[in-house]
Amino acid sequence: MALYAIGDLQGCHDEFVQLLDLVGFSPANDRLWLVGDLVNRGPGSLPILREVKALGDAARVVLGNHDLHLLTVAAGHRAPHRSDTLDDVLRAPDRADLLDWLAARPLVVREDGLLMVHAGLLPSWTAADALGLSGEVEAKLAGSDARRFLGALYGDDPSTWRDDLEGDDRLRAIVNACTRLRFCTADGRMEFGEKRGRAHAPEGFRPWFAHDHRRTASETIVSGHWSTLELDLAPNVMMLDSACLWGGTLTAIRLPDRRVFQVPSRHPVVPKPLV
Ligand SMILES: [Mn+2]
Repeated sequence: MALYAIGDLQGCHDEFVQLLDLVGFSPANDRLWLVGDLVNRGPGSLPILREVKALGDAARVVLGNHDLHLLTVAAGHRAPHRSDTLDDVLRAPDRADLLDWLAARPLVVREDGLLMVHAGLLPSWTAADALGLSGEVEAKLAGSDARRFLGALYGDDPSTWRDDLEGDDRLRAIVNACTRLRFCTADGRMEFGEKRGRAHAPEGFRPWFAHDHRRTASETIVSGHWSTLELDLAPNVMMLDSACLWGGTLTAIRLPDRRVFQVPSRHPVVPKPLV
């Protein structure tokens, strides 16, 4: 049995199928972790949702910002962006089943000494904190207030995490950290404007995983979201978004031996700023 963690799919269904074939993935014997952003921008969001849902317990998935965008558009709170490719999901006969399944995914998963989150974790959070905070959002998305909550989800404020945040502000800050974070300060101020790589840290900010005294420093973390880092494999933090959507590659890492498998993107390369 092996565990394969795969980076952001973003609708790259053909590459996903090829990658599972390359590693010889067996739903009966292996497990799959997906770091979120299953959908949007690429052409194959609908088959990805159907196939991953059908994997049942063989697949663990955390929510990414594009997954939450889909739920928010479906709930009628936001209009689709011009670059969205969510129409086939929104028109699918099994739309309700797929969206209900997606909305029941957590923000953080921890199993066998491994922690998975789409974007990042704040330096003051322990793994237990992160799981508890994820649980608060899961409970909200599973409850009768979920539809209203999706409408209150968007916004960059509060930009600084505090343990005594309450209500929508608290849940929005948790969601922003787990699904959108790249740079933050040691005391939990988040920055969402800069999307380029490490060298472009705004003054006073560092990549979330680069802070001294980060309380999850002893955990092995699997993440995605930050495509301009390319494949970044630090000893304890594996950033798996190798920019398949932008003409890079789709990456799987096999655990525990950390062998990397990649398939080339079928999208044209999009020039990026130097990182
Ligand atoms: Mn993302």
